[in-house]
Amino acid sequence: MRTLIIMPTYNEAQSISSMVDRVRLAMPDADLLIIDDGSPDGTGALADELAVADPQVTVQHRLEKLGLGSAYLQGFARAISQGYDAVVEIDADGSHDPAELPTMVDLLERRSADLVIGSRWVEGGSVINWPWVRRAISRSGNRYARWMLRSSIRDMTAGFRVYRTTALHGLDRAVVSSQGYCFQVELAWRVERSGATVVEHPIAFVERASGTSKMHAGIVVEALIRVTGWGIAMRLGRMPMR
Ligand SMILES: Nc1nc2c(ncn2[C@@H]2O[C@H](COP(=O)(O)OP(=O)(O)OP(=O)(O)O)[C@@H](O)[C@H]2O)c(=O)[nH]1
Ligand SMILES: [Mg+2]
Repeated sequence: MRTLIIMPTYNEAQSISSMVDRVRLAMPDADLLIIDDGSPDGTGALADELAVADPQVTVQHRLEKLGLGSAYLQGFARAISQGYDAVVEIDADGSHDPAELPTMVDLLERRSADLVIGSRWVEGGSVINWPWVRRAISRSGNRYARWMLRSSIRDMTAGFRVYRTTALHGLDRAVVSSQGYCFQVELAWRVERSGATVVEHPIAFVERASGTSKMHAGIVVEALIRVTGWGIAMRLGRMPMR
C-alpha cells in the first residue's frame, strides 16, 4: 500500500530527529509529511534538514499554530490528491512507537479495515508513565464518549491511526467541526458511522520524555461539551452523519 505518514509538530525539537529515524526505519517504503506550525523552538528548521537528507521526507510549514485537526485535514487532502492508499497519524513526541506501523498497515489490508486505531484501552494495550489522574480522565472520557455516541470504539481519543484514504474522502473543514483534540473523537465517530470497518490494535502508549504537552483542561471540557451535544442531537434524530 502506498502510505503517507503525517506527523504534526509544535515545539518538538528534542524528539523530532529520533522520531523521523524511527519512522523511516519501521516504514522504509512510506513517505513522511511533517506539518510544523512555525514552532518557536526551531522544530521546523530541524525538519527541513532531515528532509534535505531524505527525499521521502517532506515538510509543510504553516505560519502560526493552527491546531492539530487543521494540520491533519491539510495532510489528508494531500494524501488524496497524490493518490496514496493509506494515511498514518502519529505524534512527534515519542508516545507512539513507529515499530507498530507495519502490523497496523497489515491489519488494514488483511481485515479489509478502513481505520486501524493504536489503542490503549483494549486488552493488551497500556499506558506507561501516566499519573493515575490522567489515566482516569482518558479512561472515563473514552467510556463516556463511547456511550454517548453509541460507538464500539474503546480509544476514541487515540492519535495513532492508519486510515484507508478512501475513508477520508469528503472530510474537510466544512464537514469536520473540531479543530483541537476533539478532532480525533469526531473523526473516529464519523468513519464508524459511515459504515466503515474500524479495528483496534493494542499499543503501549509512552508518556513524552521531553518537550511540553499542549494538553490543558479547556481541551477536555471542550470535548465533553461537543460529545454531549452530538449525543443529544443523535438521539433527537438530527445528526445522521452519513
Ligand atoms: N502542527 C501542529 N502540531 C501540533 C499542534 N498541537 C499539537 N501538535 C502536535 O501534535 C502531537 C500531539 O500533541 P501533544 O502535545 O503530544 O498532545 P498529547 O499527546 O495529547 O499530550 P501529551 O500527553 O502531553 O503528549 C505532537 O506531535 C504535537 O507536536 C498544532 O497546533 N499544530
Ligand atoms: Mg503527546
